[in-house]
Amino acid sequence: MKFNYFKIYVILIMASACLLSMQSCKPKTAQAAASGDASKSFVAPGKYDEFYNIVSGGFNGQVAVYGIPSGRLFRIIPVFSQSPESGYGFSEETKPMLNTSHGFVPWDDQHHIALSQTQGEHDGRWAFANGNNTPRIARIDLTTFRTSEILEIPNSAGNHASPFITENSEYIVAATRFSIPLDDQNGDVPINTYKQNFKGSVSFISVNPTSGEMSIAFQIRTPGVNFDLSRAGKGKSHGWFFFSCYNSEKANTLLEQNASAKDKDFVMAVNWKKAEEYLKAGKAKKQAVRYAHNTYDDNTHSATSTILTEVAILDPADCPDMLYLIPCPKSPHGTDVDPTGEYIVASGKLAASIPVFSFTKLQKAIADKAFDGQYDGITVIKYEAALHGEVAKPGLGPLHTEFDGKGYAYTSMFLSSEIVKWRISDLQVLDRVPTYYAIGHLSVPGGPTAKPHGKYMIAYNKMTKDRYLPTGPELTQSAQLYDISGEKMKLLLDFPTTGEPHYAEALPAALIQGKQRKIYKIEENTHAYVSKGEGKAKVERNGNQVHVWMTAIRSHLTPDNIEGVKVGDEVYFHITNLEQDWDVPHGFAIKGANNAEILIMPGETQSLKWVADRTGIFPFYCTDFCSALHQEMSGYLRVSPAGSNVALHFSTGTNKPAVTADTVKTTGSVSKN
Ligand code: K7E
Ligand code: CUA
Repeated sequence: MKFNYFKIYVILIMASACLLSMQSCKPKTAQAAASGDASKSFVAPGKYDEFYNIVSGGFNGQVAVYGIPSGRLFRIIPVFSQSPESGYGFSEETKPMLNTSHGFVPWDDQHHIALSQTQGEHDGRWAFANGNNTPRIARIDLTTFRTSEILEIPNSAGNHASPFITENSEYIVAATRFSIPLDDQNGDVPINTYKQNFKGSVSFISVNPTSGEMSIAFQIRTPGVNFDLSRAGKGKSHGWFFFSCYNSEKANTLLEQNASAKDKDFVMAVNWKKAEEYLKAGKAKKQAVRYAHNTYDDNTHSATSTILTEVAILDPADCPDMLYLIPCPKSPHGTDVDPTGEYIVASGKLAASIPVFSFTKLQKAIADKAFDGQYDGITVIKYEAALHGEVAKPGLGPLHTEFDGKGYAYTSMFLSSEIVKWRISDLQVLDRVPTYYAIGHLSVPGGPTAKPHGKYMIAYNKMTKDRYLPTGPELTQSAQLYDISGEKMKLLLDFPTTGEPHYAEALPAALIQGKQRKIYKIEENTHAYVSKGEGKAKVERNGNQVHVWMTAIRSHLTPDNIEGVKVGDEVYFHITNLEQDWDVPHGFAIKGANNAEILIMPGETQSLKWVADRTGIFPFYCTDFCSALHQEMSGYLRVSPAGSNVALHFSTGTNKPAVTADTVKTTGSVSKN
């Protein structure tokens, strides 16, 4: 999120001063509000939270899971970044998840979450998340809280308006923040040929209703603007999608001034039902591209990365009435659709009011041809013709709006650090509460659905200043919980977050709590290097590769003595966790591993690559405290000089015969338990 301080200079200077010296800007009631109401966010020890809050991790590339109302952190789900907790992106099985057309990308930036929906309501199946920098969308399975799939988006750069979902999860969309020359064009052009050579694109990604698997159904080529955010229509506006865009000036330098030259940018309305018809009618052109599609299989416990090479593109020039532009003041950021699907709220970051558009009026404007010319061949609707009205004097720097399903909207104000509650029908501002400080997104449980759950609202803040104990140059990011059940919003709780939270969604715990996967069945494990029992454990050499089929069960590793590895060997530890009980992972670490450690769930097999770089004895051990004898869950690997004749040998519970002249033949023994 970047802000332009150019246009409403004086106001913004004042607001910036506020940000720098928050104390002086605190509303008079801040102390009272900040005292919180512990009883309302208190979840007694042993009791469960009412909601799961699935929160973007921003620059850490992960997704975090908190309980609401307690604000307790349950899990960090690795998505677009390697994880030092589980070995995601480090283990041989999960490395392909982070593969892209640019090769392996170990860290990305993650902004938005979309939960799957059925008939406009959360169905608790999947959470989708965007990779912002190297454009991708991930699907998280809410029975395992793991990333199941990652799809790269071609013709895109800065996948910001993504992912947003339709009311039956038909599509999730991804619109490019940066327009660029299309992937199959020669992109080696002068940057100042932006206006001729740079194009935008919006991708419609279909979601398989049973498996959840994603595939790019089609892309729409658009004018070379910057897309910011999006929402699907719902109810009466189902079949439409709305995207905010800025830089209609098509500036390619100093955007803070040059992309704010015009009074109005646009909300782009896409009639995707129409787009589907054009696709069926063969209007799409095939374009040669390269993008990765990565999937994780819960039986092989392995990911596969496939490079796809074609995408279908619809050009608005061939597809009349598919796209319309609605003028919108001052670089709109959020464009949010209310639960009925009638109202589209566009938040111009630099605008003095919040325009609210009416879907019914938009349809009438199209029927009446209430147009205001064209932009790059796309029809522009007359602003007033689509306007329901403007929320006057809402505050400074409106960004995002959520809804409670009772006719009220809540808009975050970055510059004036507050949330404003207003009524959709008459656009009256009814209440405002301070946030500490510089709020970005906000979330009402179920807020983007047709039936919000209301009750709570969570603010995700960019700065915390004086709210927490300081931690050096960087202070924690944080969220704040508000009670919105009454007329007045009430601050209940502050809680720190990991990374930088952007968007988040919350859903009732009851939707997913009972559907949790507890173990992976060992008999269903089809990993290429599984050991289904300690008797199957072994060590084999293949050239300079040594494969170790290892098992883990409380409280030993099999084998736990390995000899015959030579300097320069690549050793692959394939560890199968034989446990079949809930919440008994085992870990694995070996001295000198310059990859990572791994964590293996019950019934799962995971592999760690380790290179023998010197002679000696290398202890290995379980890293997850799994039983009273966890500290005993360990072993030794001997490395001999390259070319030595120490035979490959492995054992557990039996000592190798006391011989000095090692045989060259592979030997092994495993104790019977
Ligand atoms: Cu407003 Cu990237 Cu959704 Cu952050 S964006 S705040
Ligand atoms: Cu297994 Cu500790």
